[in-house]
Parts: sequence; C-alpha cells; structure tokens
Amino acid sequence: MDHSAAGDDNRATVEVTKYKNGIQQVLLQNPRGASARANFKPPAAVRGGIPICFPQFGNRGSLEQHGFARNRMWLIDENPPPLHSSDSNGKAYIDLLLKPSEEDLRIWPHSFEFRLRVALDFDGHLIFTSRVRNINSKPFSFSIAYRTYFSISDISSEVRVEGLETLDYLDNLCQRERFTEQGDALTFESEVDRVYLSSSDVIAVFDHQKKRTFLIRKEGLPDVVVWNPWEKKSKAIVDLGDEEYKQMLCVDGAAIEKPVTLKPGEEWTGRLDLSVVASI
Ligand code: TA6
Repeated sequence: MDHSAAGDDNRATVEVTKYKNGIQQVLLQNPRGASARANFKPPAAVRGGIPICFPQFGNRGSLEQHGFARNRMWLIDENPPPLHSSDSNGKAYIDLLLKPSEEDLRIWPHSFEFRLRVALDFDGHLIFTSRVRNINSKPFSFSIAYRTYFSISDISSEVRVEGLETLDYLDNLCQRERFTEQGDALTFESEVDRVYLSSSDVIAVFDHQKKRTFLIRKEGLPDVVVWNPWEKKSKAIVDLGDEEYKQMLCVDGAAIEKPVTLKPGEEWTGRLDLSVVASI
C-alpha cells in the first residue's frame, strides 16, 4: 500500500508483509525499515517497522516478552465496524484483525478482538488506530506499546527527543526505579531503557544530521518507552546488526504504568499518528 504524500518526491509507503493466509507484520516505510538481520519468517516479530506489544509490555509470567500479538498472524478485516470518518477520509488504509488462538487463551484466558487500522494520508501521516474489545464474560486488563523503530542517522550524534522534560520515568536499568527527567531534551550517550509516565500527546524526535524530525502524536497512550540497547546489549540481539543500534531509536507510545481495564463488551481505542517534517 503506498500513497504519494504531498508531491511524488515525498512518497511514503507502508509494506504489509503477507504470509500464507495471514498478515505477519506491518512493516513501515519499507523492508529497509527493518534490521539487515531481521527474521521475516513467522511467527517471530520482524525487528523493524512498528510491532505492537500486547497484551503486556515487558517480560513477566508465562507470556512471551512484550506479549504475543506481534508474534501472531493477523487477518485482513474485510468488514470492520465503522470508524470515525476522519479515520478513512483521504487516506489509504488496511484493516487487520487479531483474535486469540486456543494456545493464547491457555496462557492468557481473556477473549478479545484487536482491530488495527493502518492508514496513510496525503500529507504522509502514518496513523495506527487500535481498537481492543473485551468479548469475554469477565473484565481483563492489558498494557500496550507501539514499538517504533525510528531510522536515525547516528544515535550518538545530534539526535534528541523533546516532550519528555520534567516527566517521571521508570528506569529499567535501575530495577524500574522512578526518577524525574531533569534535562530540556533527551540525548544519548549510552543505553537508555525507560518508561516515561503521563507524557503530553506530542513527542518530537529530532535527527539533526538527516535534517528531519519525527512527530509522534498519540491518543489513549499516556506513557512513552524510550529504548536504545547501545553497543553491548545490541551484540546479544541476534536479529540486530552489531552496529545497527546507532541507526535505531524506539520511542513508543504506550499504556504501561496504568494498564487498560475493559469490562465485558467494552472497547478501548488508542491512536498513534506519525509524521516526518524537514527540520534544520
Ligand atoms: O523496551 C525496552 C525493553 O523492555 C528492553 O528492556 C529490551 O528487553 C527490549 O525491550 C527488548 O525488546 P524486543 O523488541 O527486542 O523484544
């Protein structure tokens, strides 16, 4: 699916990788948006694009790390319940559907429907609209994160994240201890693995070398994960090249600190709107 943004020279594309009768992964930009060592063979999540961490973020209990959603086949949703017209007007989009398998229900006994619309508009905005409905007979809670692998020029050069100043964060490198961000902008000199809490709904990732800024607008996603494994940790990641940590940064819209709780029949909607603007 591609959609020329404003003018053909700004063509933005979304690659949806199909595998047999399912959709394995929504790859953004294009396969180049994935690690050179990415594993495209299902069910592993592709290291790149924007895998969705659901129904949990992190590594707890019997669920796989960051939940099973990113490691499952999604189906094309031919007949999705209507979304707001603004979610489709002037956009190219695809609707995907994930339902738990018997195996999934054994490890996470909550029936749900996860509907995801991936849309590309004329201005090159890439918009993910997630709808999670509880089709269970009892309430359940989940956490969620859009694991965005932003392609940047060089993490240790002039890359900075704005919109996180003064926020509290949980630092995974210090047993999830709580700190408060002191800096005006987040820059990178070593591994960063944090969950910023109750952030504003607009975050900016400036890449000075590439003279561009990723703008992240979010709804229903109060937290922001910021992760770069840096050199040592990246060597232990088989589907990430030894030097690729320099060209990636995860800034994930998320709901982690306060998981989302749905009563039977209730539906949660979360939206992530990504755009890239030229910046000096
Ligand atoms: O978001 C940070 C983190 O929890 C890190 O602690 C690291 O374990 C990373 O996620 C792993 O994510 P991955 O996408 O490689 O499963």
